[in-house]
Amino acid sequence: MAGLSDETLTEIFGNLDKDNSGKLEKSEIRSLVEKVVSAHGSQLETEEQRAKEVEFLMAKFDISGDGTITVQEFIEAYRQAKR
Ligand SMILES: [Ca+2]
Repeated sequence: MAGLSDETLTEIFGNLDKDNSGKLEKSEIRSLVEKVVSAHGSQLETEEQRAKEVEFLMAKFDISGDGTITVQEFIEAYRQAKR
């Protein structure tokens, strides 16, 4: 499976960055989770499961641990997930 290019990942990042701050905040990850849930059915049925998923994604992408995700972190986490 071919990986996504940096350009494509940057574009995806831009779509997720609703307020164009250049970073993804927890609330933006939260809306990503909501979007995935409504697109793929209700695997994360409870509020608790959704909150956990948000924490999981934040931990995965927020490499520097500052509570936000930069485009560099986003691309890096994607590359690591592909390995
Ligand atoms: Ca943002």
